[in-house]
Amino acid sequence: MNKKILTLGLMLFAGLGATAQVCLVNPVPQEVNTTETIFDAPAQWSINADKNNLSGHIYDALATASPEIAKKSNFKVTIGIRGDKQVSKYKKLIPAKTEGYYLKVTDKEIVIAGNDESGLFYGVQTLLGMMKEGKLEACTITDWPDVPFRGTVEGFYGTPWSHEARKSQLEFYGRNKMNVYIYGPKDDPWHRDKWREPYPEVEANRIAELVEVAKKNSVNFYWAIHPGVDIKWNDEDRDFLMAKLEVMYQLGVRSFAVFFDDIWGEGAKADKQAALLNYIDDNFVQVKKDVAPLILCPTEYNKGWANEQGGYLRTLGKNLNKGIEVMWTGNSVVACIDKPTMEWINERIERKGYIWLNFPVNDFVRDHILMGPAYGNGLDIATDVSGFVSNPMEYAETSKISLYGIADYCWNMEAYDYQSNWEKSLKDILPSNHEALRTFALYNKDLGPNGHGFRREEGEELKDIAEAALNGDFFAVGMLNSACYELEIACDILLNDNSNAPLLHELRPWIIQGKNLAAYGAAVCTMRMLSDGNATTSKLITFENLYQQARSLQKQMFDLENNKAMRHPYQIGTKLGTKVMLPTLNKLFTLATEKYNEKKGTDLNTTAEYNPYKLTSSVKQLALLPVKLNGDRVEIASALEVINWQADGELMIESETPITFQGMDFNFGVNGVAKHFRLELFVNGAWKEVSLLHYREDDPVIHTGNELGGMTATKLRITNKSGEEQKVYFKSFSFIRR
Ligand code: 14T
Repeated sequence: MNKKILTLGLMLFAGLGATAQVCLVNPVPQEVNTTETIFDAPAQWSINADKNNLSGHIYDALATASPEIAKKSNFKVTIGIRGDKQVSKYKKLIPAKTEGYYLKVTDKEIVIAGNDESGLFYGVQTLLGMMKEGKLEACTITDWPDVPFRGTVEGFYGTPWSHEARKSQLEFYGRNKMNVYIYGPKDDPWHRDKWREPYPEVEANRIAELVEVAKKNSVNFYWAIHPGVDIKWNDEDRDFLMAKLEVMYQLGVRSFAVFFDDIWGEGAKADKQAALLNYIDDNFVQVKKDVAPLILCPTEYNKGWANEQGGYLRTLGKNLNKGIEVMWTGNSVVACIDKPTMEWINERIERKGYIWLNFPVNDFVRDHILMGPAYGNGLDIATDVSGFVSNPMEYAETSKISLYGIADYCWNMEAYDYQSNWEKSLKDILPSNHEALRTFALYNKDLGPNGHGFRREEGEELKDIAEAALNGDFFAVGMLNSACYELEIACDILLNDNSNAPLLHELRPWIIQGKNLAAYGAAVCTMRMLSDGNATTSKLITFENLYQQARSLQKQMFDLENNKAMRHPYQIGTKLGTKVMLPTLNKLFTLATEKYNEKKGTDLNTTAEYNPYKLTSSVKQLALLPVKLNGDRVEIASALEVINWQADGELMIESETPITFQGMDFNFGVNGVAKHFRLELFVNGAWKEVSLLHYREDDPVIHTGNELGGMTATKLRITNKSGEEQKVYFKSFSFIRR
């Protein structure tokens, strides 16, 4: 075991070794011939191109390279598109594939020949990627994408990306050969709620600018409209929609999508949706001639929600004009995509599905930030999908870690190696301190338990150490301690890194929490070291003092999670290391404390989880229910059985600090029982009653009177005042803190 850990450590320190320059390129090119001869890039070069035919953005991209562009130079860069006379010599070497290119690098010249304009742009990107460290590698590359449409859909709930973030994304897509950006943030009012209205001037100008930046980066800017919330299937609404598309067209948009996700009722009808899309296709897309094929996001966008009897998907498949793309998230809302997934959907929609991958989006696990690799999608589905886009996090810069992988996966699927891609991505996103970023990212991969059941690997590298440490191996406790020390170092380095401000801004709450976690780990590991022997290293470093420190850090972590000033808007908490590190430390805390209690005859509390809410109850079946905090909602877990609530039986919740109430409701599963219960809050040393009512006779949910809002108290209790036993279900019980 110890040996295994050591070899693991040595392997990590050895790193990945020196990499040839082509290895720096993302995505991994399809065909590379190289002698691995590496040389310094020239100080200047001259460009041989058909200036009249060459799009400005390709020249601009080339101009960002370090060699100066000179009129005359010994080092020549020849660039062109199939058919240009400059590259006619290479005609046979250019792959006859959309967006493909041929690249030749020698120590005297470079040739880039694109099959089309995008191909040439991508050839230039490969050259720039190879030159990241100022060096070139003699080679020839023949390259093309596997998936025709690759990119992202800004389709999450939460704070939409900023204008700056979007521009930075588009440049990132250009560098990494992604060609799609679908604009559809759920919380952009003019995308969804006010879909009929044109954008105000400032927002309109921004979109026009994004279209330009997209063009420069060979990205198709899709603008998505989300009319399903309240659309009426009449001519008036259809014309509103057409008018909005026209306004967007005038802003420069040439690619459009229509989303019908997360709606119900009238808007969710397949035949109506298909008729509308066909109408747009016939009267807008086909008429304009310079507009890309439409994309539809259906209401039944995953297998779990597909109602076979209703025939929704088959209706779309049959009715929709052939060129229209249909999006699909897989077997569930959040899922990895494989061959059977594609076979199932493609047969129904009578075309290749356009994948909307709900990763690394975190709008359903807002206390976690996701910095892990993109893995788990089949490497054999290139020919089964028409497009593949990722729905990222509202944290645009951090999302680039996973997107770097999506770009590689979509371009060269069979060769996709998620681990090496991930290592490369960290260097790309924070070259100055990629090791620190890597160490920190190790603890920010999994999503924690979530409604979609989607989990990620995290802490695999710690598992053996953790197990050994819990089995009394002190060397392993030392290793765990070093891992915590590394996390602390990483967090401190990152906090002082100014090279990627947006990244550090996004990560900040998690980095601060990472420092708490690291300090907690160090305290717990030392507690375990001291819990067996009598070794006291100083007057301060005693078991009981470290116990106090660990307790303090448990509380600090809790407080930081619940401190609004330390979170982003919409963020509900700040968790990391939840898969292996934190649970291991908590177990080690309990173990060390138990050992110490045994030896010293003390009675220190061994439960590791800090919780400021204490539940007590004279109703036996309620006494042991856990109290949880979920954002600002304090919840008692529901009981699964019938509760026999005796006369005068009470349930009390005490808080360490005063709570200001925003609202409260509970569901005892029985209509009309509000009148049997008394709710009281403990305010300024006295119990105060709060009235209870049902909004409707046939609704078991119990609400409180208006007097509750704004009241501040440390305890609340609810008592059966009916004088007889009440049989109720304890379905839900929660209140919201202000
Ligand atoms: F359009 C879809 F493909 C889609 O995924 N829609 C939303 C998306 O905007 C969101 O970011 C994503 C992840 O939370 O899931 C979809 O939203 C949901 C999914 C649910 F299962 C919203 C509520 C749900 F209950």
